[in-house]
Amino acid sequence: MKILHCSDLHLGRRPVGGVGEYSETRFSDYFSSFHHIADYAAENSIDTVIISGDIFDRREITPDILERAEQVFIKLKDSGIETIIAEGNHDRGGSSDSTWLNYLVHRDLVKMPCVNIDDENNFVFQPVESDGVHFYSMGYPGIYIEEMSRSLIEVLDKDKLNIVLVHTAISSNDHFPGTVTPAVIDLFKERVYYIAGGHFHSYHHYPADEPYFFVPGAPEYWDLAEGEEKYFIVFDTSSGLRENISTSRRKKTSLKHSFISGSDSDFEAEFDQWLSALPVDKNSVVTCLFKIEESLYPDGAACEKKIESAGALKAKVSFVYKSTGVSADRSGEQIVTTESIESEKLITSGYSGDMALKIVNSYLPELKKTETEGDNGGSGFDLFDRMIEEIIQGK
Ligand SMILES: [Mn+2]
Repeated sequence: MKILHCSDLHLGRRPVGGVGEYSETRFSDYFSSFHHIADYAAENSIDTVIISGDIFDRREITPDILERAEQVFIKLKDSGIETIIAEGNHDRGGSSDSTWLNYLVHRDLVKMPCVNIDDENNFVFQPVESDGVHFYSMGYPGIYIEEMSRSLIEVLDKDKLNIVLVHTAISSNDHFPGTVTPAVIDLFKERVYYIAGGHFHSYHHYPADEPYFFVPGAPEYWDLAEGEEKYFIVFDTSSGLRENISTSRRKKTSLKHSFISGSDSDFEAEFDQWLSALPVDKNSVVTCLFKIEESLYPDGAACEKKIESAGALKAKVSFVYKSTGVSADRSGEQIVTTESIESEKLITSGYSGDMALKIVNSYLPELKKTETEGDNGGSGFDLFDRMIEEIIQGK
């Protein structure tokens, strides 16, 4: 059986902020990305598409979100492809009542293996069998991941080809809601052919050698601070071959630059010069992190406007002071800072805003140390990125 695994489509998402062209374009991007997956599946004789949660961005969706989503599921069905889905935390929104995923099941567009709790508090799994492959789902297990995994292992028949869908990602830090430790995944060894994970929006797999747990990454950027490792995974249970295919998504350019100007007027000229030398991809999203001197009161909105005038669909500019490594928000305007970018990334991973900020702040002293030790080459940025990656990926 030739299977395509994707996750975290987040259909219906709109960027934070006002409505308008940018909002409409990004709204469409999530559907385009899903269409691309469906087209790939149809053109490459995929038998089954599995989606491990966060199909919709919110539990409550508007009619146009449903209509546009259905168009893709219908396309898959009309191409003779079976679609098997699992529930993510975004689909459910904290309640266990019926969701729009159940509607898709009733419309006969998808199949959804599930897990229920019986009167004696036991987990009862209802798998879906297709062409000799047994698909199980743990949905979004949250804090029950270990308990539920142990129950599932009991019922998995070693001699059968089992695939488990679960909306979780690996983190060695158990403070991350909805994540799983490597030790729990180890329990599934020899019991499963493949575990289709999700929840985090960048790719990872486990273990390093002969992996069987995969998080493909969200096809589109749920948040612009997300990394570039976004795939859908194609694997063949007959040949054992597996391939990661990069998703189709909005072009994004991330730039980091250190400015030397000591006054706002000098900065403006230096910025204009920097921008004029820059190739700006039409319709791309450009995120910038600028290191500046402490004597500046930067106007981020003006910089963003200039980058957008140069052709970008959207620009996001953040400043950080060279001397302290902290955000340069002195104007009272909302400026996206390194910390807030990274904390959004943590929120993406399921953290509450306060907890995310706490974690980010706890790493800031380390970052500041790098700055005060006379680092001018930008490795402070790299250190920050590495720390965040380390927390998120649980390496
Ligand atoms: Mn998600």
